[in-house]
Amino acid sequence: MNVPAQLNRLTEDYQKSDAAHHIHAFVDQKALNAEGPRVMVRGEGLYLWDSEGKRYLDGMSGLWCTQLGYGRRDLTAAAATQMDQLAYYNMFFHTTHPAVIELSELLFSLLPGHYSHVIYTNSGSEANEVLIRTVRRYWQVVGQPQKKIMIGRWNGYHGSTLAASALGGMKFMHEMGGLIPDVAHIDEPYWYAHGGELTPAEFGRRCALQLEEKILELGAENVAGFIAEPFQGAGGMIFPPESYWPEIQRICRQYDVLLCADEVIGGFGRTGEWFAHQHFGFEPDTLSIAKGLTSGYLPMGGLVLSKRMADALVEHGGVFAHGLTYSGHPVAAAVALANLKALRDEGIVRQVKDDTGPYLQKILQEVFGGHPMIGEIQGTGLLAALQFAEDKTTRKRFDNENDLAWQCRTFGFEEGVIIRSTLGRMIMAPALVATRAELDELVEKTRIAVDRTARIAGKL
Ligand code: PXG
Repeated sequence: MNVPAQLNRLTEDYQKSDAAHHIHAFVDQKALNAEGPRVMVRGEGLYLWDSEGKRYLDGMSGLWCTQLGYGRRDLTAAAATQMDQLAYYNMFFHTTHPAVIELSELLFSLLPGHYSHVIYTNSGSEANEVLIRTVRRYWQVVGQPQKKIMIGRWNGYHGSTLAASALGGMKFMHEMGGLIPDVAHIDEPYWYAHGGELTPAEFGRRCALQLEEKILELGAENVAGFIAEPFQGAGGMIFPPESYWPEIQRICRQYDVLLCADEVIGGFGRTGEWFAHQHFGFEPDTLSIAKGLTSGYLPMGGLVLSKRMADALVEHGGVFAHGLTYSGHPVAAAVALANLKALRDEGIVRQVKDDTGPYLQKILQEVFGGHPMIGEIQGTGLLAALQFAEDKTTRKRFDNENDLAWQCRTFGFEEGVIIRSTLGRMIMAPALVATRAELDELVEKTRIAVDRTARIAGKL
């Protein structure tokens, strides 16, 4: 595999320059500078190559986003054609363009019928920023302006900007830059860690009832919406028990609280359904989308609104005081359109549901079902988490589970596979175009990394 000429600099040269100028995401920059980041230079299908020529099977679709894998010429062609035709135009001057119109048409043909409008953004964080303003605006328009409070979940992740990180429940993020007013949190439905003696079903209901308690504590007349990921992504790929979502939906309806699903990771086929809420069987009022919308080829996100909300805003809301320079960017829209067409016309989402998804779950059970290090396997479609456990019968987790998971991830890199570690869980979310052979390789290399970790932990 040839590395393009402009990338033919020494790795240390890149690393030195990167260290001099760049603050990376979620790292101790000083420690990273000492270690030197891997310089990724090429991607094709599920594979990545670094500047040393080492090849990796990307088990994380970049950051849960490259649904179609790398190097799709139809997406790059869509971008080039759109750039030639109309590289940019805005949505402010009573103007629009065909790319964004066709994208919306296709998007709503894929969504359940009770959604009707979308507000485009450049990212998932922005989608959730817009969510707060839109939800509050909705309640103003329908005559309940005091309904302002958003409830999120501890350990949820909704983005890195100020309001999005406040909606999320990562306390170490709140400590950097603070919170915003009128946001509250309830516990995450992480049975393996917090379920104690309760059955998953009892625990799921208990966690959902916390929402009711919080709404009553704050006053239903003050609560605007509840936001959650259908399954928790960055916080550990945690599936709630089956009893959770029906109860949450009941509570939101009973107290007239908008149910806001963050589909940034779960959307666009990850679970084998187009959207994760369809897999879990509930009906949100809003959907935050990003990532898989463009397969990560260009930044784009959005906030999808139910017809009920959109009708109120459009018919009675007057001027909607929001807009980004790049809302509905034509090139991003053209890429998103090509991406969604490919996911639909090549039957990729269906294949995840009927073939590759069940296959991945089956081989994970075969390889890790009896593994001494793994206490639980959660997943569906092309999405899975392996929970490390010190004692499987009592669900005792390792005291140093974070370190062990990080070590496992590092072993993965050494073995040529990229999997993600978080809180004692190893996560995989490969591109939706993965073949059975690639899934075999993903699981086999992950097994080697987990075995090496198990040796360190004294489990093998
Ligand atoms: N909502 C959810 C559910 C996400 O997972 C965002 C919003 C924010 O999207 P943007 O496009 O603003 O990043 C995300 C992002 C990880 C990881 O390590 C996950 C995300 C971002 C970075 C790292 O799992 N998800």
